[in-house]
Amino acid sequence: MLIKKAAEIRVSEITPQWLYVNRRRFLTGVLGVTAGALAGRTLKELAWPMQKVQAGSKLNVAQKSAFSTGEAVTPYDNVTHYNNFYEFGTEKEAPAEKAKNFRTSPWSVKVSGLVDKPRTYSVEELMQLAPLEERIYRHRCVEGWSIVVPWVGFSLSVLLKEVAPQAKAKFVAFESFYDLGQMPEARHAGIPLPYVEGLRLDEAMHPLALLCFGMYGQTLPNQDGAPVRMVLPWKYGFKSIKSLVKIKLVEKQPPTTWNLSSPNEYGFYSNVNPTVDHPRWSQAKERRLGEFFRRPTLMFNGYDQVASLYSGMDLRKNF
Ligand SMILES: Nc1nc2c(c(=O)[nH]1)N[C@H]1C(S)=C(S)[C@@H](COP(=O)(O)O)O[C@H]1N2
Ligand SMILES: [Mo]
Repeated sequence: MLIKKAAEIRVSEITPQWLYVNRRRFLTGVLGVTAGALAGRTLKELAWPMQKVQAGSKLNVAQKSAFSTGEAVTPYDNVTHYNNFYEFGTEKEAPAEKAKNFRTSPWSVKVSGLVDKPRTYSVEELMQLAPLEERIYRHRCVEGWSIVVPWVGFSLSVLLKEVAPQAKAKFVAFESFYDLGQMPEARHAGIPLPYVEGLRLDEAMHPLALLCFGMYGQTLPNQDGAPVRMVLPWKYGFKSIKSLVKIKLVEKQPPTTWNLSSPNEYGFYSNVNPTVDHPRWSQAKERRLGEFFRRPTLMFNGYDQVASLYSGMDLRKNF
């Protein structure tokens, strides 16, 4: 039993998913599973076997992304016990404790607004849209700490293309799940909730913008935004909205939670920028969780490939 399990894991881990899928199809043929068993399922559903989305379950990661940094990955315990998730409390250790019983299944994400093909997806359906990649990204919180995380997901652009944005769509608005019944700590969050975020459509279409279902090879822990969140490595961490339930394409720049809360401290763009101080502290340096010495913060958090999105813009004004 143990041996069989290990063998299964190895196949999905070291084999590119395309090959793995073909092998599955091949085996299905060999084993003579009747066409009837497959009837009614689309080719896409077959291509990426449904994975039940439960916290802590293993994900079939198809490939490591070329966008990954080679820097040391931050220990899992730091990433799961030093969180910002104000719906579950404002202390860093609170989300790990208070989100323990958060119900993340069943879960769906409504994609609407200025699109030709609006649709509500179950999180399982979302995960079928493309092979899952592991992307090791730097993540810089506006508070001055940073982490390096092996996230699992694929570019948000995959989903946006699927719903076919209309020409009038210029921005993407995101909204988190919100339920005081499950999130009693949210009463003391001190920010307007539900948590909302936004991107310009071209930012949202950038391949670095990750629709994220997991980390460290597994589904997301609740405190890190289960079952699906955004990860935007060139922006301060608060743009990376957790536990997503709504995505809406809109014409005008949408409101964003931290900007609503303190507009002079948190802008819409929130690009990591060591030359623009927060009104109450410098942004020039950061502390990697688990490390003692601080290191310099890089423009766009080191993701220079996004620079062209902002050419001609004053990034001091548009902070
Ligand atoms: N819904 C929601 N999303 C959120 C937050 C939050 O409080 N609520 N905090 C943000 C902030 S400030 C940061 S730094 C990151 C932290 O992600 P992590 O806890 O997985 O490291 O989540 C962001 N997404
Ligand atoms: Mo943050």
